[in-house]
Parts: sequence; C-alpha cells; structure tokens
Amino acid sequence: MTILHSKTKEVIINTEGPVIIIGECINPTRRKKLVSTLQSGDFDYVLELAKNQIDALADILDVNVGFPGVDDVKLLRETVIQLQTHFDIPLCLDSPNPKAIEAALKVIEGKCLINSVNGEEKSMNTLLPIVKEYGAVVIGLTMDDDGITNDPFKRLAIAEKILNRAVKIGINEEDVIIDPLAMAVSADPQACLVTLETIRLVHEKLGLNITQGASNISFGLPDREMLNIAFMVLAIRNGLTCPIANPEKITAAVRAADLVLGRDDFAMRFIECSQNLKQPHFTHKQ
Ligand code: THG
Repeated sequence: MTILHSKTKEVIINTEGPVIIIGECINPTRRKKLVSTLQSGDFDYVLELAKNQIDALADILDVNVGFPGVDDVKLLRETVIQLQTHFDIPLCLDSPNPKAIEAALKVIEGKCLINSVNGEEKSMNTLLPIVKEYGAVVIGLTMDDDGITNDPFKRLAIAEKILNRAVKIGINEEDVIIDPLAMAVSADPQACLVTLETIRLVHEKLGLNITQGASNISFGLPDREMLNIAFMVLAIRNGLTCPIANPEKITAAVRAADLVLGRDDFAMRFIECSQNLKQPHFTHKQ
C-alpha cells in the first residue's frame, strides 16, 4: 500500500486495487502550447489541463514540463506552486533532470511521486538519496545500463535491484512503484505481451504497486483510444494499479474493470463515473 498526499487530501494506492489514475495531460508532447504559455509566465492553460483531468476523476496529476531549450529547474517548480495554489491533489514530478525534481520537492506540500529512477547506477545513486531526504515515493523504470530488455524475468530482476537499493538507503518498500515499460506495439508485435508478463511477475514476486504510461503502446496507430483500453484492462487484471493515462479517455474503462473484478461494492465508483460523464463539461467536448 502506497500513500500519497497533497495539502489535505490522501490518496491510497493499494496493490489489490481499485485502480488509481495519474493524469498524463500536463506534458508538452503534442502540446506545444503548454511550453509557450508556461515560458511567457501564463499558467491559465496548465491550470485548465489540471481542472479537466480532475473533473474526469484523475487521482494524481503527472507534471512534465520538459522540452528542448526549456529551463525545467525553474519551470517545474513554478508549475508545482501554481497547481498547489489552485488544486488539492497529489502530484507526480515527471522529469529526467534530478535538479528540476529537487527544486520542485522543496516547494511540494505533502508526499508526492517522483517519476522516475531506473536501474542505471548513475540514476539510482543520484535520485534515491533525494527520494529518501524528501520522504517521497519513487517510480522505478525496469531498464538499466544495458538498456531495455524484452525478457520479462530480466525486467523483474531490474525492479528487484531498484527495490533493494531503495530499501538499503532507508526508503520504505511500499514507497517504490514499478514501471514495467509499455512500448509501442506498432514497432514490435510482442511489446504488449512482454509488458503484461512483467506486470504479472512484479505483482506476484514483489507485491509492489505498478504504473505505466498507458498511451505509449498506441503510438503510430489509428483508434488509439480503443487500443489503450484493451491493453489497460488486461494490465489491470495482471496487477497494474496506477496507470499514467488521459483520464478523460480512460476512467470509464478503468472503473468498469474494477467493477468486473469485484473491487467496487454496489458499483458505487462505476456509477459515479457514469454520472460524471453526463456532466455538461464532457458533452461540450470533442
Ligand atoms: N512511464 C512513466 N512516465 C511517463 C511515461 C511512461 N511519462 C510520460 C509518458 N510515458 C506518459 N505520458 C504521456 C503523455 C501524453 C501522451 C502519452 C503519454 C499522449 N498524448 C496525446 C498524443 O500524443 O496524441 C495527446 C492528446 C491526448 O490527450 O489524447 O499520447 O511510460 N513512468
């Protein structure tokens, strides 16, 4: 069980579900407007992205403002301050730059997620002490100095290596969340199967919470939403507990899967979502 919190709100990620959604939309991939507005000190757009995701029942918001030529040490910190001023929801700091992560951690209220460390020596040595110092939760990517393997057992071994290293420096086991790496199925027909098997192994052998960038698998293909939903549901069955996804497109499927898996007494969460989708906010959207 992993516990995160914002100023006053607590989010519990349980390894047996229900599934917690980390909203992916604060990310400049395909959203150039995000970088240009942030760089000119205009936070309206990022706040709109946050609100739309919260309305769509996101539990946590991923915050990625990295872009070539951007000073994300300054920008990540400023964005976090703005988000915390307007919303009470735990954040997931998404940056490959440990300096940006640390600057943002200094202003974080509560216990946040750090996205991410991987099994490379350099990554573990730099980031894990920061995770420990600020009492954060960390996502561990199952890749290391040898790159990305297609062998689920090797991905499990990397997850174990990251977990052991984290525990060794005093981080609680449950404050490590594993990312089995979801890759584009257009590039490799076996890609999703490898991820699904890694999820099953990590869930069974390590009993940790599991995340993944759920929209990654559909890059380069039509009907992405349908593909993302198919993969999401199978991954949940195998032990995925906190996907990084677009809540406006995935929450309904996630809540349906939880209900089918017996994790939603009296279908309360499913019905909440279904009613939510009928709100004017959604019917006016594309
Ligand atoms: N693992 C971890 N963190 C991650 C990823 C991961 N962070 C980044 C990424 N992968 C997850 N985030 C995104 C964000 C946006 C998209 C995909 C993954 C995306 N966006 C739409 C597009 O490009 O078409 C934009 C429009 C929309 O919202 O539909 O696909 O794997 N730990």
